[in-house]
Amino acid sequence: MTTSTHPLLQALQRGRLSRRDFVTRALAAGAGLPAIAALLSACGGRGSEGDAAPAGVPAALEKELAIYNWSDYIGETTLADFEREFGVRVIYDTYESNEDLIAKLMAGATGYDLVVPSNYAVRVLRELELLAPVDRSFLTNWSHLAPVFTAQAFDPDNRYTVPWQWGMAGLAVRADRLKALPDSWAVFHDPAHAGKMTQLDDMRDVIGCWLKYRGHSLNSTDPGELARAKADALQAKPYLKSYLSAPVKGQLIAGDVWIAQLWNGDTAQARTSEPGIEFVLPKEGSMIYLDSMVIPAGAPHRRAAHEFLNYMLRPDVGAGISRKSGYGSPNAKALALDPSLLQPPSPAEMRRLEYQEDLAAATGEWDRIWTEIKAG
Ligand code: SPD
Repeated sequence: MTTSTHPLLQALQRGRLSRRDFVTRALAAGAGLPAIAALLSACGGRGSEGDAAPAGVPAALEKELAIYNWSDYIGETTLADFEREFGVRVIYDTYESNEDLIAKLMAGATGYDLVVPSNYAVRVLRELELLAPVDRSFLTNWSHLAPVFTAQAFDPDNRYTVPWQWGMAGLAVRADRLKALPDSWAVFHDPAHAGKMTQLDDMRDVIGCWLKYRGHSLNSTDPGELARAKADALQAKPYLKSYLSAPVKGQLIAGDVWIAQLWNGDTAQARTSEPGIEFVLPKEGSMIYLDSMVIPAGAPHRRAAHEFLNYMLRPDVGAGISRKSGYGSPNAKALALDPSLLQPPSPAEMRRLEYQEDLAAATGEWDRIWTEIKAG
């Protein structure tokens, strides 16, 4: 399915097929996720008139709530407290990358009531018509959010998203085992640490860090810049133990890994078990993200989903999530409640950080490069 003459694409362009049905049928026809995303992007955005109208939230609170979230990203008692107070049983599954989440929802997973994509992934899921709008009338705690974390470019009216946590990628290092702290992504090119290093199992973070290393945007779609990033990734690969995301924490703590590309909150979690672990923001810059809770289209328990969204916006609940995860709270009242929580990045740090954007038509090219890096 590569040309606009394909019947499915024509049906989509003529409005006889919704974008969601298009995805379902294209997947059934054997098309891959990157190809579908590129085709949808080439067909243009939906425009505001194409957004799904807010459907009524049921009056009755359901007895179950199914959440699909990143691993190690919840407070100690967040779920148990919610279950006790609202009499709702929470089913909680975890994933390790935005691509895992997108693929699962694209493949038709319909059982989830809340999922937690990052900035660019919200745009992808909106584009695929896989999200249901949030009814703000249920969110009486909305005003606790710091304005800097609302009305983001990926959802300017917060029609679909409620901010969850923010974080950044960098280096988690065993400072107690190294002669000097590394300050550059170039550390992954250093044979001295061969077998003691890992990078995230995440296409956007790995290719993105090598783009930053060469002074480019981590959202680059320039073929020359991407080719250079691929070469840098392949140069590092022989020295890596593996590509591993949040689960690398155990290996850092055990001392099997000394330098890992990792997110700051997961690094802070590992540090609670091993104080020799430190987080470094490389001098060339890195990625900052805001993850948001969204309701998938077709979520079976939408009233319970709204109750949970309003519950997690309580300052004490938000503080509990950040205290355990080590990530930043978008909730201004939570930060005021517990000043020990991670504070927003300083202006100097912010100048070195960049948000990930939807790659749109270039998604397929990035995916191809990532496949070649992993196979290389
Ligand atoms: N363990 C929680 C990790 C959350 C990371 N979310 C965003 C990653 C962006 N690539």
